[in-house]
Amino acid sequence: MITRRAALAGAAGLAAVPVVLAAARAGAEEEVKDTSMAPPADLSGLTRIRRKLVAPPGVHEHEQVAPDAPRIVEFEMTIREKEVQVAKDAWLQAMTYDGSIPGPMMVVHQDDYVELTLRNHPENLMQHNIDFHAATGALGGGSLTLVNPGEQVVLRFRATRAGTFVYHCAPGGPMIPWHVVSGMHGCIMVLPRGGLSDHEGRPVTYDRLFYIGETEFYIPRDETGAFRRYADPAEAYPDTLAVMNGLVPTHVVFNGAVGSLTGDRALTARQGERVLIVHSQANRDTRPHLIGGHGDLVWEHGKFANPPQRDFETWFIRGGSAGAALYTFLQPGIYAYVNHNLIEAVNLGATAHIKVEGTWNNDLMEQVVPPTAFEVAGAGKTALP
Ligand SMILES: [Cu+2]
Repeated sequence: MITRRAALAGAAGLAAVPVVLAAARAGAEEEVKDTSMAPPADLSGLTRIRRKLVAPPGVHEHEQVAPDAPRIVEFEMTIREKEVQVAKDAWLQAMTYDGSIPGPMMVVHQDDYVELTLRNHPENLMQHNIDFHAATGALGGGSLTLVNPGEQVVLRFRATRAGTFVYHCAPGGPMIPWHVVSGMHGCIMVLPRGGLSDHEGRPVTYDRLFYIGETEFYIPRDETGAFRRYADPAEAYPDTLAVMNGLVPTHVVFNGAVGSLTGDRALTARQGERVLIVHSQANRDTRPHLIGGHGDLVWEHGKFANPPQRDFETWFIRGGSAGAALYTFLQPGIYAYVNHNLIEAVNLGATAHIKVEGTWNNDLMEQVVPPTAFEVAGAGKTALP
């Protein structure tokens, strides 16, 4: 008997074949599925540290300047498939790293070793893996980490390049985009060992760090226009694929749902604090903008070996990348942080709020005359010339 789980695993496997074979022919090499052909790396001299991941927009405890020599930094993540409410009237058969969309952000320093234990929860239906854009070889670790429900795998890679990098699920063929737009993406920040530097190479630190992961969803509708709700991902797949292939998202959201970072869930900061906002989008281009603020220092590509650019009004995050922007809040109030395709921000969901406490500065902005009725010369509409 073919169970739904086996069918899905098979679909993923079959779907992967053409891509993998094409890649193998091009390079006259097989896809690397294990690494036992080479001697193990000797890392006996390195110390280990275990970091407990936290859900975005938070980020686990970390140092900005590396305290000593490169270390092995251990992380654990469990993949969970579950239904998530993504708007008042819309539900998604989501696939998640550790239960959140996006998955948790990891922070290490350049030349540290990232050692991830990745578990596929036994109640899941599908195979999953992880492709780290920060890693070298084996499809970013994707071909070494494909796990069935109930399996776990341990992957270690050296973080050789400093910057913010996307990670995402990539189990092969059409499973890849589906898993990504179902929520399986996140970010790792590889800090330079000495911490961040400004445009002149001077050290710069942040007081707060927010991780915002943007996702676009493609949720099918029924004949009446209402969003359809499904029993599991397998049931949702055919309809979802049809919407995905139209390339018109039904929702564009920060951190997994419309309103996940607004109102009571707004981010908070204090006047004068330097806030680093890391923004990832694993599938589609976006353009973050802080309304009433700026990007003082912006690593638009998110790669810290390049000097940051200054004073941006809006920055561009390429689909499949993560960027970072540092801003010192100068005025109190509520700031909207949006995807400045304003249709996506306002109508489809891509808005966050940052509540800043402090004292208003009239030198930066003052309402010289409040709204007041003014005298209109003559009556009726003025004829245009
Ligand atoms: Cu997956």
